[in-house]
Amino acid sequence: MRIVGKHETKLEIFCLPSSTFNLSLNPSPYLCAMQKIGILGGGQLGRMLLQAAANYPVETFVMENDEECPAAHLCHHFIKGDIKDFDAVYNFGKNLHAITIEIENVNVDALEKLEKEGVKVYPQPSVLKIIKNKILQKQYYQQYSIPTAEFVITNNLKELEDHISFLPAVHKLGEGGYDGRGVQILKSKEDLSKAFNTPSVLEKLIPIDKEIAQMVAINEKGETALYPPVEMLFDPDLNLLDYQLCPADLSTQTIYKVEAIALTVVRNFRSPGIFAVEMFVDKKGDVFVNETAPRVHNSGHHTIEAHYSSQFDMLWRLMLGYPLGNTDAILPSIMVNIIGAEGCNGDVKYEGLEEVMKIENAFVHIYGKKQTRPGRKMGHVTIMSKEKQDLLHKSNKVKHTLFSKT
Ligand code: AIR
Repeated sequence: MRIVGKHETKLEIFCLPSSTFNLSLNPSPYLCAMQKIGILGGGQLGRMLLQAAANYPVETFVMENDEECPAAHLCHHFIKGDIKDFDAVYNFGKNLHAITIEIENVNVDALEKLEKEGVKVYPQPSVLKIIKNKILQKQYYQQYSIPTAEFVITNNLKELEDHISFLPAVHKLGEGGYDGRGVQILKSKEDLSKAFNTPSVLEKLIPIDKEIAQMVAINEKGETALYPPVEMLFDPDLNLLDYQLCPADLSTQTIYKVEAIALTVVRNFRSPGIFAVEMFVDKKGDVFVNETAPRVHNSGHHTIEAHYSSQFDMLWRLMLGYPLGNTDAILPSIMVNIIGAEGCNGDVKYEGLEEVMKIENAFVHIYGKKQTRPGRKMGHVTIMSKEKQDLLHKSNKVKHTLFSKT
């Protein structure tokens, strides 16, 4: 191996010159392994993805507008830039081997150009185009006969008024919403003031028994790996995840349905990547797709400690061309989001952290966001235990002990 001089890049440390082993021009990726991979977005998902990257021969790049974002200090190269801007995304990606996203709201045209020029994009831009627009996403489910709640499209408030008989329903902004933003429940005509005046989906309210999520990884060869489905409980006021249980309490028959539907969703995208398929189970045991995220997701955070290969580890395996990981649970788990407290806006202080760290098998993740805001995801805690009662008891304790305040 060569001694690396100051003028040489890190890349050369691991990328042995092909003449050393008399390799062809296209050496095995396992020998010339230091790939350059970029992440668009620098929030908590990017941060946890980078934590997992530390195990592998990969040089990481992050682009995000905020230099103080959670992922900024964990990557090899941070580039300040607007992930929604064509030139910024194109220039960021053009010298990379591969690029992924940790939020959907990115410039897809630039990703398409990069893909044409040979940069691998996870998920492919064609998938992002469908998923980042809730209208196209619903039409995709229709196209592949994937069960989903009945819906109509409303381009403005005037059109919405023609569908009063469709209420109660959920109004979802076509583009740009996340973490409960861009979603309004419209029970009756009186709620129309909350509705969106831009292209949106109006979706029938389903009598939900359970809300679940199924994570699926799919590689270039089309091989898939499924994590056990998780069950989600929401804070009805904030429309944000309250806590999440793994495995979901479902009959074997329902699990089969959930897996089959999730695989139909993912396979028809014809793109490698990791996907979180969010679904509703109604009182009769029928399963409906709510929406899909084509990336690492909140519903997979527990996999960091509670599963052999985490969702973050899995995405690196996929992108680096390694075998898929083991999705089995080590132990059942529950995950509690730490959400910015109501009425608190400003520099964050955590209350109850030490108390929570005394709980056996509770794993704390603080995302490093400088500012707390009501409803903002500031961290999460995963608890592992053989007993469901123990999980529920401990998660309740976390919820009533740990706060993100000012
Ligand atoms: N995210 C992306 N889509 C949904 C969510 N929750 C994550 C990403 C993104 C971060 O939330 O990691 O970067 C943004 O969080 P915030 O609190 O800055 O809005």
